[in-house]
Amino acid sequence: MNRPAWHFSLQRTEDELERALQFDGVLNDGRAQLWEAMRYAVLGGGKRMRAQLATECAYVVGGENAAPRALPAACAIEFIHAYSLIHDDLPAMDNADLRRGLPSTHRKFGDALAILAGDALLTLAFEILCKDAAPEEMATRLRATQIIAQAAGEAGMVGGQAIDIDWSHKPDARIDGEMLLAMHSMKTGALLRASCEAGAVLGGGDQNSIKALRDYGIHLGRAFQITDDLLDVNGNVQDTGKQASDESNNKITAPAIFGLEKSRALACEAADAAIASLAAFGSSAQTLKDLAQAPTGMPPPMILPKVLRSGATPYSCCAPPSETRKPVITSSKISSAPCLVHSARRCSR
Ligand code: GRG
Repeated sequence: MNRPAWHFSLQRTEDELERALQFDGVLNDGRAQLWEAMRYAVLGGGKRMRAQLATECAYVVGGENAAPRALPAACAIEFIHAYSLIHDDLPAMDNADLRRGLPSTHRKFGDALAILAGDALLTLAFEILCKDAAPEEMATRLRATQIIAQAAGEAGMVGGQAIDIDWSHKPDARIDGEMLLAMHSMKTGALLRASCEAGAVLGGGDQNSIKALRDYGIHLGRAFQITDDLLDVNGNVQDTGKQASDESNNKITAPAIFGLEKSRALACEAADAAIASLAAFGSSAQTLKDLAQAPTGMPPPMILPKVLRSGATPYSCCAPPSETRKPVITSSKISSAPCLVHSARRCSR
């Protein structure tokens, strides 16, 4: 029997993030502002995709009772993600004024406090991962911690960022598609993959299920980053909550290497591969399938050149993914637009 798509309450995740960022004492020193900056960076929006991946993967392997067991990983990864965005927006990196439709953390609190807020969120993430674990949970918590630490550090997100920045300083560097996709898989893919893998581990999945969800996360990460690169070219600040910055920061992107059309095709292929990885889970993985269709909150086929957005006849229409996530900013133009699928390539559904 088909069971309906299920998803762990985003409100529950939000409450847990709020609880973890609650300071109960009275602070009369610089830490008061530090907490304010940490709360601002985490609680001021975000689709909570990584948290949702963790709780959904726990659900897929262990059912509804297993999903809350992934909450420590869900919160930890959202904290690590928030820290990476704070640091990425700094003048020394992307120099971005806007994030999630609001002034970026350093624009609101200054560079020094923004750096410290990022540092404190990164360490708080690991405190949460270890906190209040029942003795029988210790082994899975430890394994999830290792997965997340590895994905966040030099072998994953930080390493990918270092490669990306290095390339941006070398305009003559010869970067091919394979190198770009490998860098993506570290910079943004690793944390998305770790969300899935850690969720599956905490949910009590067996080796096969954990591997399948890890593969799903790898493909989803690719679809996500290519779509994000396309949004940087074709999106606008109302849709994305941030200003396009890849070109001004000399960033090498998928459209720059592959062109727009091939980038869209690659994003669709990656989304299809992510969905194929879920074959063993049947309809219990429906929410994960929906997430793969809209990896950044908008499905890859929506990322069209401005000319098509501005009213050209759609090639084809397909059903939008079911609503599982709140977009940060919903542009009525985008959310009500038909799903335009390029004639040459259609995401299978
Ligand atoms: C600074 C250590 C360090 C690492 C930075 C991930 C990263 C590495 C930087 C982020 C750069 C960036 C904006 C990449 C595009 C992909 C991305 C992470 C977009 C934001 O993720 P969403 O859309 O954000 O999930 P929300 O706001 O919904 O949480």
